[in-house]
Amino acid sequence: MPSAERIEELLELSEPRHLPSATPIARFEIRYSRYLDPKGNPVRPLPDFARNSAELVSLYRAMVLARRFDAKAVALQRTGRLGTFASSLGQEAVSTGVASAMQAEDVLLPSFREHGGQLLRGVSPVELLLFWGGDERGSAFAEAREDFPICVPVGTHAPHAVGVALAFKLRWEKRVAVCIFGDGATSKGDVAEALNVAGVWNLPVIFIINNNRWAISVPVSRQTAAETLAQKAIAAGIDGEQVDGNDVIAVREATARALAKARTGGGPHLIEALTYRLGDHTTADDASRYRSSPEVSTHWAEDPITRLRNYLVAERIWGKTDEEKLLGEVTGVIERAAEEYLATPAQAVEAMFDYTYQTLPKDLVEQRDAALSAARK
Ligand SMILES: Cc1ncc(C[n+]2csc(CCOP(=O)(O)OP(=O)(O)O)c2C)c(N)n1
Ligand SMILES: [Mg+2]
Repeated sequence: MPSAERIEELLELSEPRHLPSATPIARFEIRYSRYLDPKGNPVRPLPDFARNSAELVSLYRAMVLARRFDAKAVALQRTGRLGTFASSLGQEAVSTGVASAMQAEDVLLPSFREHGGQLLRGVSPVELLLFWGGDERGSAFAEAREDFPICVPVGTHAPHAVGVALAFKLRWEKRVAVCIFGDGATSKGDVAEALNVAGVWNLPVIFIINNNRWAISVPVSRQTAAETLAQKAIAAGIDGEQVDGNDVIAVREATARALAKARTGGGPHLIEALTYRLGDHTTADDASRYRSSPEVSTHWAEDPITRLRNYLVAERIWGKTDEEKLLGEVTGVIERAAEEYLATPAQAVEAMFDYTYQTLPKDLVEQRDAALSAARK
């Protein structure tokens, strides 16, 4: 314990945090945007694309498809026919809005809750089921060939997105890398480093924070003392903003703006999409152990699918027959995909060793041999 005099001395030495005479040299703000309120009522004039009812219906279909996919995948996992699965229940507007704004030649680097966007970009539901079933062939997309596979390690794909964007820049290609990660990932060094270097090199990359308020059992309030996650852009010298992530129109509009800027040399952008994870973290989790059911119910009232449907119905773009027809069509797509997935013969046992290294390290060679001989027994 320092002496009383020493404490006095130290207090004198320490300056007040904000000197009255100091001049502010930089000011920042984070903007938030939303077009539809939770009930589906417009709160401001909608962007141009939203005046096209076919566009809105395709966004709606994409979100309904994602939800059907989730329900089927969870059912397959619960009956022992799929591995651990991460549902996007309640978060469909984020990746749907993002992917719908992208051009085919852009590159999506998803985390593990972005199947809505992946399906929209041409990844097939069979491929996604194969992936979650532990089959490497699920990541060899027939379409969207240059999109990255699902990234389960938290945030490690953010530096990859920077690499992709650097390649675009060096080749003078007008393409943009779009990287989506969760709120938890923003605490990772990978993400901070990616944001930083993207800013320094002025790269065509967009970072989307899928802020579903939880990282397994850790709420955002324990993830950071910052008021928003979007402001993490400020330290990197890049633009950051927040959108209502359950308003697909807001997500798409912000992404489209960021893409147009990045494509024309305007540099990177960070969008924090505020949403909520209505389900468990994965099929291996029980969220009722760490969050209350009133909290979850509150967020059900913000459901992105109901919100857009309410708007479509109010505008007389959508009705009961359309809904029934869509549900029938989407259920058919997902059921057929599940059948095809279940009918796919399992991969050879050595496959799990064969796609990571060009030359297998010695210990893995031994494991591969052991797996092969076990399979022969
Ligand atoms: C590098 C790494 N550390 C830990 C994990 C285990 N893990 C899986 S998901 C997750 C939380 C992720 O939270 P967030 O980034 O908010 O994404 P969300 O799951 O909410 O979509 C953790 C810690 C992991 N997959 N990768
Ligand atoms: Mg999260």
